[in-house]
This record gives sequence, structure tokens and C-alpha cells, in this order.
Amino acid sequence: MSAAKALFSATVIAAHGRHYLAQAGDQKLQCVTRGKKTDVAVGDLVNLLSTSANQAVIESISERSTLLYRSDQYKSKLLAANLTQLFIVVATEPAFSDDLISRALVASEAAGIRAHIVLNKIDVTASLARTRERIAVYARLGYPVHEVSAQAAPEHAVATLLPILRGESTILIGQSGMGKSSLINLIIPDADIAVREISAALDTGKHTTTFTRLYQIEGGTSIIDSPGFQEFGLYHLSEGMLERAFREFAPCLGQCKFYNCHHLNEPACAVLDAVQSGTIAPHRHALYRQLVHESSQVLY
Ligand SMILES: Nc1nc2c(ncn2[C@@H]2O[C@H](COP(=O)(O)OP(=O)(O)O)[C@@H](O)[C@H]2O)c(=O)[nH]1
Ligand SMILES: [Mg+2]
Ligand SMILES: [Zn+2]
Repeated sequence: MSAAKALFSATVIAAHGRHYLAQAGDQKLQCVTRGKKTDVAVGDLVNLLSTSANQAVIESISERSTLLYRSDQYKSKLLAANLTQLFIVVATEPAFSDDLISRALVASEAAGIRAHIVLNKIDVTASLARTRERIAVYARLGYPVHEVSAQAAPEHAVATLLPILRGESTILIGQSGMGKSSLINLIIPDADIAVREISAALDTGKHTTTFTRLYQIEGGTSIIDSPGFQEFGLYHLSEGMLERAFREFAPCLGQCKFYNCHHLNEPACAVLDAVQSGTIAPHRHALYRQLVHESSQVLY
């Protein structure tokens, strides 16, 4: 046996393809996995074996408390590990997608991560009332909603969000244009510098925002910025996981005529009755139907 080199632990702070950047104390290391392994996520606590001054190999991944991912028909894609919270950033304009919000909520429920909604650009008063109405659906389900304006009231935005972020590991997700970068820059003043540093280390090209990165701020607080995306596939969730991920279904579960009810077309289905009576929003049930369909399409 060759002389054993010491493993040391680090946090994965960025991922770009199969290249990772990990932070151990003040040191940032470019990392690769052994072989073709690609199951490392930003937020993972890993054990590294150093190969040169700034480079290391990821030898193992510590057990995760949570894992958030999305998936399509062919494969699943890890979004981040060890999260405690998910912030869904939406805005008064451009119009946000209910489909994307609910998909993110379902993913968070399935992963056991608390979800918050951040409504940005409340200075755009023309569309504020309509936006609040649309967001109320989620507030009624018990998801906290925080109204901010990164541009018109930056100090208020920081004062609103920072106390909720403190001590937590939070991922921000949202469609592009909602103001996610604006908020990140308020909360993490050096974010721009960090992004340039990470881009250089991972060789991602100049202005790319296509990688997920983690910022560690004061004691135990981390914030993860993910690229804006238009799709949030959840093909990996089973039907049983899905019915539990829609909070408002809970009072209905076990109340259907058939114990193995799919809540799609069955007679005397408590979920369908609740949609009929207006207790469950039709667009939420329509998404449930779509996700059950997606989960039956997986090819892996
Ligand atoms: N009116 C208004 N515009 C904002 C606000 N926050 C961000 N923006 C603008 O919205 C656009 C998108 O912001 P950005 O932070 O790049 O969004 P991202 O794509 O989600 O990262 C930019 O032109 C910002 O200046 C806000 O609170 N109010
Ligand atoms: Mg951005
Ligand atoms: Zn049912």
C-alpha cells in the first residue's frame, strides 16, 4: 500500500459540468470526481484528496440531510444538497408562471425543504394588485410570502430577507428577469467578484450564469444562486410522493371511495370533489395530473 494521504473535508460551492469548486476554510479547490461519477451537488460536504496546490479529487460525499433535484424523461439533475429552504423569486413583471411556482413547491415538499415566495418589484404598481391575487393562492396554502423591491427599496429588501436567511441554507430559484441577481447582489455585496473568481476557476467563459454557486456568509448561513430556468421537470416523483406534495390534498387523502384512488377520474374521489367545490385550485390539480403523467414516462 502506498503512503496514505490525508483526506480533508470541504463544501462544494459551484458545479459546471463535471468540474466542481470546493471550499475548505479560505481555500478554493478545483475538483473532479473519480471515473464518470456525476452525483456531486452544490452544497455537498465532500472528502477531498489533494492532487496539487489548488486541485483535488472528490473521494466521497457525506450523507446529505436533503437533496433537491429536477428531472426529465431521461435523467435527473441534482440542484443542490443540504438545503433547509427554497426561495421562489417572482415579480410583478414580467409575468411569472404558476406552473413553475407549483413545481418548485412540489419539489421542496418532496425533498423536505421549507419553501418561501419572494415577490419582487412591488414598485411596479400597475400590475401589483393582480400579482398579489395570483400569489394569494400560495399564501392560503401556508407558504410565507415576502414582498420586496430590490430596486426601489433595497434596504427594506435586505431587512426583510436577511433574518430569514440567517443560519439556514437557502437556494434562490426563479425565471430570468424576476430580479434574482439584483437580490443576491444586495444580500451578498461581493457576489460579482465571487462569480468572476468561480468562472475563472471553472473556466466557464466570461458572462455565463449557467452554473449554480453557493455563497457562505457569516456563521452557518449559505445562499445558493441557481441559473434561471424555464422548465422544472419532476419525472422522478412517484404518484404517492406527488399526492403528499400538494399540501391542500392532505385533508382528502384516505377519504376517497377507492383506497388506491389516483385522484384523476375516479368516482367519489375526495380530491376531485374539493376541486369541484373550489377548495382546491383547478390549476393545482391540473398540474398534479400532468406530474402523474410525467412520472409514468420515465425511461431510467
Ligand atoms: N422596477 C423594478 N425593476 C427591478 C427590480 N429588481 C430588479 N429589477 C430589474 O429587472 C431586471 C431583471 O433583474 P435581474 O436581477 O437581472 O433578474 P434575474 O434574471 O432574475 O437575475 C433588471 O433590469 C433589473 O434592473 C425591482 O425591484 N423593481
Ligand atoms: Mg440573473
Ligand atoms: Zn381520490
